[in-house]
Amino acid sequence: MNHALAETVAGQFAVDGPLVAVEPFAGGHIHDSYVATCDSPTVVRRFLLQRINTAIFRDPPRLMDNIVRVTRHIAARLRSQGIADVERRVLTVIPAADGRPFVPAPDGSYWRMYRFIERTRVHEAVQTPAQAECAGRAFGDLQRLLADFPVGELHETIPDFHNTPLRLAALERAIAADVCSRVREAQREIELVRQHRDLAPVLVNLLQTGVLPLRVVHNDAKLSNVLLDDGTGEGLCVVDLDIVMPGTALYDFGDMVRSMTTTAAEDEPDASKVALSPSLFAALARGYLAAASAFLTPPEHGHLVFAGQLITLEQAIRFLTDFLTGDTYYKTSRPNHNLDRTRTQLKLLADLTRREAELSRLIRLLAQDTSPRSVAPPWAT
Ligand code: GN1
Ligand code: MG
Repeated sequence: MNHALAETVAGQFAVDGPLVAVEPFAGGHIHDSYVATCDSPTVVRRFLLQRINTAIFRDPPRLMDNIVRVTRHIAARLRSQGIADVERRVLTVIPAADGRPFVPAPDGSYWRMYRFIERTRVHEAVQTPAQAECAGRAFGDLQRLLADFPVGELHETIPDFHNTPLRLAALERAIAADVCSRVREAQREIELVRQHRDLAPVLVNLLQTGVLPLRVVHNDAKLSNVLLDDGTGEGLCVVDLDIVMPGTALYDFGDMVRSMTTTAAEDEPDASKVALSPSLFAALARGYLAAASAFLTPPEHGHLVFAGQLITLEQAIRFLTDFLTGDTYYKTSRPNHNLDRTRTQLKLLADLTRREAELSRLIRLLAQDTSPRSVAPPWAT
């Protein structure tokens, strides 16, 4: 974190008054975030200032071009539905004084600013079925709002992001190179990943053969990327739009299963505390399907449970690869942090596999309820 630089850069965005404070803001594994407070003539406003991680996002202007297009599209759709508080339901990009949606700093870093959405909450781990249902609904609505977004206009911010076979190949290379001599310590986890290797190509193949439709999806649909309204708990605004790209809706549902079906944190050091909760799964699926079942095709419906297994495996592969290569991708704050994360994912994967039949039954029951009433968002009825 470079606080002094953050203060200098904050002043280069087009906010309507003097900035009175810039404070570090925790959250996310990728970028550095700050909250900037502006004392405008009428009201004190806050903004989220982020230093974009350029090791991961190598072309910030293209990244921001995507985000500007996507947020404008969502805002236009919400307005056409007659929704009043649009600026609380979609991120607003604050332009720089020169009109660009980012500020390049002299040290080569790139910064962006959003309006801060007040009176909301973010949870790293799910606590109640209501949270899972509200977040599921929010990601389903996002997919629905992006259904007519022109796919060709999006830059691929991280190519092959959910290409699980390539993720697996990267892991095998990391095992072979063993640059940090950590393979010994991760023997059990490596073995477990290899036992599930047959899952890896399934969704990529179904996309390539056209069985699954290509849609614009979020691609990082975890609980902490939804702002929940403080008062109502509703999933108000989906954030972290960095990898909104073409993919399958199942990537998002899979990520939701990964992040919202156990109350344990993603980095819980004691993996035995990770336990799949069918009631959280049912709530999540109910929320998601209320928005999505109207547009999902039978092959998409048929792979919802599988997607949870696949994305959980993929995340285990990614954490394990980062552990073996020296913790260069995800932010870590303790030794073995990425190994702990790998273990939570593998424990959840074991539960998802063992209870597959039960979860599929739940999906079949929920999918039957596709009444039009359940398709309209709750605030529009
Ligand atoms: C990262 O940016 P953040 O913390 O929301 C990662 C996701 C992972 C997630 C795991 C661009 O998301 O893919 O699923 O961590 N984002 C990127 O918590 O790699
Ligand atoms: Mg995030």
